Amino acid sequence: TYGPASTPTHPLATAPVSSPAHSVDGFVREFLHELNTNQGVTLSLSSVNDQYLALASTVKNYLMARWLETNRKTRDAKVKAVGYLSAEYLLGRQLGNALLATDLGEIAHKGLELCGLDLATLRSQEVEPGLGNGGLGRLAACFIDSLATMDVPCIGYGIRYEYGIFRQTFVDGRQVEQPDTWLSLGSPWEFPHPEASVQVDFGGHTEKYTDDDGRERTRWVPAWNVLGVPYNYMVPGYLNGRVNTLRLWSAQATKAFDLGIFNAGDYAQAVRAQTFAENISKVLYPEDSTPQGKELRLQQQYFFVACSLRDFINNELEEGFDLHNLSDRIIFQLNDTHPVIAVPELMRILVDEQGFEWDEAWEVTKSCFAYTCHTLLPEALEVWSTELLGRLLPRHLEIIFQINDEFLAEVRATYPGDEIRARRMSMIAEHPERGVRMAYLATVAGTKVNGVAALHSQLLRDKVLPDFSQLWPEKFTNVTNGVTPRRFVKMANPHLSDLISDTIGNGWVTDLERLRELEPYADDPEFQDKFREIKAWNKRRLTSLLEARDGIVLPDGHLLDVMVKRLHEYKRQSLKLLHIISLYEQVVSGKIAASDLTPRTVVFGAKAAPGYKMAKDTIHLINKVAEKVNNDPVLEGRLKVAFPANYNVTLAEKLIPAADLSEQISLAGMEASGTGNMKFALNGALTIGTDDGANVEIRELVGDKHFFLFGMDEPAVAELGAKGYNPITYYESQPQLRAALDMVMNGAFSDGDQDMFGSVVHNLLHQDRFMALADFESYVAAQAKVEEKYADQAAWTRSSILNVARTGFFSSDRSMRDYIQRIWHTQPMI
Ligand code: GLG
Repeated sequence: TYGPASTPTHPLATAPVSSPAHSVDGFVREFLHELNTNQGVTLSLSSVNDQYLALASTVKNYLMARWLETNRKTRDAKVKAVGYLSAEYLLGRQLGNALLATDLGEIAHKGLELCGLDLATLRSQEVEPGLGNGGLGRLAACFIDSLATMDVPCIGYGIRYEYGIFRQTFVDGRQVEQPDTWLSLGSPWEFPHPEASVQVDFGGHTEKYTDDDGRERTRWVPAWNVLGVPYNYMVPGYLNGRVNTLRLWSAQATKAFDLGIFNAGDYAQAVRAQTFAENISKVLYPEDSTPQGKELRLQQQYFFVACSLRDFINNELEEGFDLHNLSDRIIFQLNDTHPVIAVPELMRILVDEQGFEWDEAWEVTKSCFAYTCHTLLPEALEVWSTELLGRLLPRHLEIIFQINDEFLAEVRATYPGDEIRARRMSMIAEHPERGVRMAYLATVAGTKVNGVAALHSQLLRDKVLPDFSQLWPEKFTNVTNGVTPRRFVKMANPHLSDLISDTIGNGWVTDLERLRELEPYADDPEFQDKFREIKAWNKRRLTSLLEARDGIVLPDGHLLDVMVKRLHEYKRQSLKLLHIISLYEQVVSGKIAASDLTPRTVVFGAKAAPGYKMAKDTIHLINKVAEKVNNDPVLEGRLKVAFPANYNVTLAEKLIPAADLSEQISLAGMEASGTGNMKFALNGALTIGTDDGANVEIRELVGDKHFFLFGMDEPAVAELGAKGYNPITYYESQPQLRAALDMVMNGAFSDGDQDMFGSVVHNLLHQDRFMALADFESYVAAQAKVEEKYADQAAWTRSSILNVARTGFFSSDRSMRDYIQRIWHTQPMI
């Protein structure tokens, strides 16, 4: 039960919660109080970790009143909320963002100084929660930031992984994974609520029975269960007083589970059972865009989705809401197929537990979900074997079969006699094994289906789900991704933010299209100077970070060329690498003089999925090329390759603002959107990129003159694929390409060992699924244009300013407005 047992009489008991005073004094008092009462230490005996934890509590205290008020207001207003269901949230560090949202940056800085402490040092003590792999998880984090800032009620649901994305280290140039122990030094940002735990069932069988009204019903008799413990996190809006909630679930053994075994006298077995249960939220699967179909992964998916639905629905029932009108209260957004098992789960709750008729339940279910697809790669679309699904969730499999039967009846009625089509559209795949196509289930159940950039949504309609888009054209829509300007401009690039605010006011932080007002300054030499100085400052900041973090020294005055993203063949890190090798080869073979090169530092950041051999080999090769190039005196001061390990959000915040050139070089039609591309452009980097994902829209907005386009477009890729692609012909006909590949083959980067990178070269020459060789020539030509432009600093800076001014469209606030208007139909609270 909640609330006091009797009516409170003390006036304070019902007074609104208050915040500490928004002043240096108020802050210092609060901070010291937290240090004493929370950490149990005095300032003089406190460790940096104590100080960081006390600082986090202090800032939380400033957010607390807003959070409580938000929850009260939202509950009272009985409005429709967004339930964002995502297996990943790549949040990044919390402290900086919380300081920004509360406008406490200056106050904290001064207050800590008075205590003899340095804010930056305390900030770097925070270990970021890396509860995501890459773009998809970071997008979820940007979206919840925007919704809070826009005053839209939203609850984010996900998993509190005990270990997030692995920590990457390099040993002899090879990736080695270490566990990410992000919770080990304390976790000040979370609020566990064990009393609100929910039970999640698994396994067993189903049985038919007749209920008291004589109706034929089905019930699930599960074999085992676990507890889901909710951990709440604050999601503060920017300076607007709203704090939404992110609720992540952690798995624990249920009492009943181990009691039985305890009673049987097997203590060790009981402890094992507990470990088994806790395994469910133990670790984030590190595959990005390539699901592995593992049983534990399906357990994770069902676990968090079952907890989340149970949580929301219990609240509704407590408040007396009629579940027939559930869609007036919530829209669940399915972030990719990971949470799609929520669809049969809601059906099960309504039919088996709440006694709904099937058709009634389906009407409700269909109106409560919408689905976002984040990929085009066929291997990234999840298909769960019916054997596994039936074993783990027998009732859900039955429900899926029934949904499918009814759906196929509809297809057959619409296309009489077209049995081939019906089979194509079935949610149940028959090959290579019987499995449930989760994307089809999501498409059938969702009110809307969206891709994440214009090109991607088009290809989704035309190539991935053509039958479905023909059947329900109005179901399909596009929402181009966006990124939060709070974290990725205001926080990450403070001097640029000040320059922008001094020039056009600070409305841009929540209305990013206003960056357009910077356009007239693109030609202003004074503004250009300031802009360049800021870039130089950001580079110095990066240099000192990399020196301390990785022992990497970045040379002064180089073009900073950055490629940071997951290591994946489709993203084509190997194409970038071939360009570097080719420059090197031309110098060492005397075709060009080192002094002809534009001084350039290439920075890579990339994690490879631990089981993805080609990706890991590519990382190894990048490191070996770096070693060679960086140590060859012939290239001194001309070309440098840096590959700091463990690229994450924290590093991104320093790297992106320093970059001159952003590498977005995936094979056209493969990168659904990209969001790094947006962050770079917003921070004034120029893009070299293919016509892929959101690059298309970036180029349209900034203009051809301010974007380095190269490579085949999607139709050309499709045509070449259809004609038969033979990479070796490019090797044979392009001497520069051949020389670069030969150099690798001859062991130039492996101390003469000709086998070390044999598989990488062999793959490029004989398979090259993502056509790196076909785009090489055009890529090199575009890089020459980069150098030409960089030689004219005024022209470069002008383009750079125009990139900032013209990419306000890519704010995640705009994405959220699109979702609200086209998909969710929810309202802001004011
Ligand atoms: C995907 C895609 C990216 C996309 C991101 C967010 O690969 O292109 O920007 O989602 O929609 N798996 C991903 O990270």
